[in-house]
Amino acid sequence: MGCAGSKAPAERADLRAVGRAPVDAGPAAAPRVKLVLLGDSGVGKSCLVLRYVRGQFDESSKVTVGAAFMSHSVQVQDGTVVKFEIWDTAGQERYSSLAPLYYRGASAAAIVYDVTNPESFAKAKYWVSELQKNASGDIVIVLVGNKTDLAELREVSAEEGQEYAAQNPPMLFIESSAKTAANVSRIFETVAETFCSARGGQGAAAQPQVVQDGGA
Ligand SMILES: Nc1nc2c(ncn2[C@@H]2O[C@H](COP(=O)(O)OP(=O)(O)OP(=O)(O)O)[C@@H](O)[C@H]2O)c(=O)[nH]1
Ligand SMILES: [Mg+2]
Repeated sequence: MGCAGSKAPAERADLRAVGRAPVDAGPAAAPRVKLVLLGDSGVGKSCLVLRYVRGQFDESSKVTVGAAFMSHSVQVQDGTVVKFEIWDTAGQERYSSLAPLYYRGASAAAIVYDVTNPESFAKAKYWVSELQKNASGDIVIVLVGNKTDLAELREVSAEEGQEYAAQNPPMLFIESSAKTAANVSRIFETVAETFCSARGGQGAAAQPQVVQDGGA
């Protein structure tokens, strides 16, 4: 038996505007995980999604306006295929009031910061507290320190990120680089395993994991 997904909404295409994804499959469809990406503007949220879904990197990625939607499927250890419905939110301050439209009802959140930018780490902590106050109590949260390829410019250590995640269990922590692809797939795979594990899937990871830099 695989893991159970989110409940399928009855409506279709016009749901994008309110942070819910269109339904494109019937009852036998893969479990769906609505995942929202949150974090300061410029930390690399859109690039992480682009890397994960299309295997590409955009050096001149443009700021996101409102939010963008993509879906992608991943197979977890027990063979279950989980379909991610990914909402990539806009990090610019002017869009912050829209965020609840996307994180409400989400099964998972990736809160992203830039390891070269301490202000973005502070903003990530803000999003953690927002989710702790307002999101579903069983939301899977992964804290992502992105841009590890910029090692010489790093200002937030892996230990700081890991320590903060450990202070807010069961938060996951992963460092990544959308540019080199390091750990990008692991962000989503770890969330999928944790999601399935929490919902009684067989063979899924028993405990939340902490994954540091290295590996794609
Ligand atoms: N060196 C490096 N640059 C990155 C990485 N990820 C993203 N970037 C660059 O950072 C800039 C911003 O990336 P985006 O993905 O557009 O940032 P965002 O978080 O989506 O920003 P908003 O849409 O404004 O919220 C772009 O110039 C990217 O090329 C990374 O892992 N390493
Ligand atoms: Mg973006």
